[in-house]
Amino acid sequence: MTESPLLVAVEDGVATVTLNRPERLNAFTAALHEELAAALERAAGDDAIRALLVTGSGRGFCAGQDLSERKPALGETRRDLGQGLERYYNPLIRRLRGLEKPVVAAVNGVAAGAGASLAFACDIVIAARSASFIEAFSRIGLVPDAGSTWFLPRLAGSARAMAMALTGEAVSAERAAEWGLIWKAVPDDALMTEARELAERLAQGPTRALGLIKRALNRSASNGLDAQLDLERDLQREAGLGEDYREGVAAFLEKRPPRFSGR
Ligand code: T3D
Repeated sequence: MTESPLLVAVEDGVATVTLNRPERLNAFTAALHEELAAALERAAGDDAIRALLVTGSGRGFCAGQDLSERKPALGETRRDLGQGLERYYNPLIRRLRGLEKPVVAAVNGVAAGAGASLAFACDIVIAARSASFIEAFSRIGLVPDAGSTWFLPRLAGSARAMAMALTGEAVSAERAAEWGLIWKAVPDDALMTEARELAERLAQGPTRALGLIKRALNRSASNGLDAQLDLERDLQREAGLGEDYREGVAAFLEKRPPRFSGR
């Protein structure tokens, strides 16, 4: 029996989603995309899931598109790669960014091509010190995709983004943290414990408010200050009507830890 290209386990409010093609450094196939899309749909609609943890099995996080699926490109037929982006990669990135629940990436090894984009699309990225990020696209004559040309300059600044994209050089996890591409780099053997603890902590948080925080920060990338102030007003109004706000204030005044329901 062939193993599923994606493993999903839900525990303590956290859906752990593991890309599971270790022999190909978890490169994306159509089947992996389909399963990942289904897992993200489920996470969006299931109130029992209050945070996501995305990681890879084996020594890689994700090596981007599985190039063995692109072998026909070596023949006469020219493939329209825009179709694959439209069908798989763009919806994936939109689903991750639009999911109003926190998504933690535990980058356990190399994240290359769209695998790096996948990591950058997650909300908080923790990487093992031995991991690296590679904008591998130019190495094979392609353009960074799956959001990389949007994420890179915003996270690391345009000089670093341009050099990463043009050279395709690997950037170590520690340098990625120094540049602000990711939240932090940790010793390899601490990665999963740290990432899981963080995801569990977030899963016990005020889920609705965390979703609104995500929406506010995502919108800030295209909003001016006036529009952002208006958005903050609207989102704060919504958060202030939530049960978790009442609980947060009550817990503070009673000097006890809050018990957030996510509503
Ligand atoms: O096509 C479209 O739809 C457009 C969208 C494109 C999105 C993209 O992501 S384009 C970029 C695609 N990805 C790459 O170009 C990266 C290719 N991989 C590498 O350059 C290297 O594997 C790494 C730098 C990531 C890691 O190097 P290393 O030396 O640690 O590992 P390795 O030996 O190269 O890889 C281990 C195995 O995984 C190896 O198989 P083998 O020889 O043991 O049978 C290798 O072929 C396989 N593998 C790694 N990446 C891919 C892959 N197989 C298929 N596709 C891959 N992307």
